[in-house]
Amino acid sequence: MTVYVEKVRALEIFDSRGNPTVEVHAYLSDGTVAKAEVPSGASTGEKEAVELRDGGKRLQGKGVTQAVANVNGPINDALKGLSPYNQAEIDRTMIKLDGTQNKAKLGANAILGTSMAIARAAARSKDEPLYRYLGGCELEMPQTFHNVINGGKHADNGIDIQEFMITPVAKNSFRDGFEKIVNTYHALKAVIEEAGFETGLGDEGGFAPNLNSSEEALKILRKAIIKAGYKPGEDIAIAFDAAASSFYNTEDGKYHFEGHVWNGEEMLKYYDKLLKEFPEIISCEDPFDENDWENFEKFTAKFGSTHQVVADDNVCTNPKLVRKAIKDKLCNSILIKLNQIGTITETLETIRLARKNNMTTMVSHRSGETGDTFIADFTVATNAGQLKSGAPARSERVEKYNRLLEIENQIGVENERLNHFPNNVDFD
Ligand code: 2PG
Ligand code: MG
Repeated sequence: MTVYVEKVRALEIFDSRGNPTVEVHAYLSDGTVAKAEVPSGASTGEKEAVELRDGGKRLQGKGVTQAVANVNGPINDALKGLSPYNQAEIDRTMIKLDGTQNKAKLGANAILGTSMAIARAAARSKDEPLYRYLGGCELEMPQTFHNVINGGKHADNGIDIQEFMITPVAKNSFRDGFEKIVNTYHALKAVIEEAGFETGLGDEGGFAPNLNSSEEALKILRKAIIKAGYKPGEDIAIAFDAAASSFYNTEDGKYHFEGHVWNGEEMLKYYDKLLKEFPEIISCEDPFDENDWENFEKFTAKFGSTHQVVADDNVCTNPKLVRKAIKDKLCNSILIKLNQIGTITETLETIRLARKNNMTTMVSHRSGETGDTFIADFTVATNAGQLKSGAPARSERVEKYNRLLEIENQIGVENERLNHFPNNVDFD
């Protein structure tokens, strides 16, 4: 029986910040139905594919009814009858139909939702879990990065670095590493309380204490790691995403950072001091503005042999920009966000390119998320090696980690490594 795409249908739903987003249902001719939900960022790169929003008065202009109509109309008409198993054909058909460089006509939200929903339906129709359908037999559980102190655009406090993440270094399995993260997260809450600050949460489930500096945040984090019984840098390491575009002023060309006004060189000096003071930091994302490639390159030249330097806002998961980043030695790691580029096929190309050029990859959630766990399967399937999906709190974040626990468990069952994974349950 030849299976084909019968129809795709979309719906306006809401994300974890209460903003409208797109949900797409894919219907196959064999009766399979699957859905996908699209996330949305706050610190978006200028070169990201276009997230189509309605404008006007309704829902602060953030409605996505046009994107929904694009799925139900032209996208549906173009994909009807195609094989759901040929993801490249599905994606290329939508790219061609859109016809723009940045998916401005149909919307990357409309296109990505459809791309993901069809992949999931294809996996379901083959009776395979999504990670196996997309990844085959060669599968790797990722190292995970958990944003536990939120600043920048994700919180209303005095911290300008957007994300302070913890990552388990020493671990026997994903489960073991995640337990260490959970223990540290709870210790962090106690440390913040003891220091007399509020323990309200930011957009990605991390705490958002009203501290005045990133150094204070790092000191508190170090304290929490120790309080939880771990060695900073050995058991649990730290990573940050400065999201520096959010404190760069394009008018004066300076970084307005935590009460200072710095040029690129001064900013670099600050990072140098910070990395010396906190040797447990192993990974640095977006230390400079998305258009300040010169200082970004200097950062990589200085720290790239000892630290992971991740490029997000300046390359936007875009294969063309990643090629340029490789040529310019901009970074040694690429952040991977499906909705920055808008299709599974192009995202796979970006990962392949990075890997071929000895760069690491880190798949990422967006600050506005849904309950969709697609990125957990996608990270395992692509052997991306790393995933950041926020704190071990708020279900739109934890769902992704819970899905990783399921996947690890499933792979464990399949590999008959039952002793290593003591709590096996067979999920379907
Ligand atoms: C980032 C992301 C995710 P946003 O900058 O890496 O943490 O934030 O989704 O707001 O772009
Ligand atoms: Mg980022």
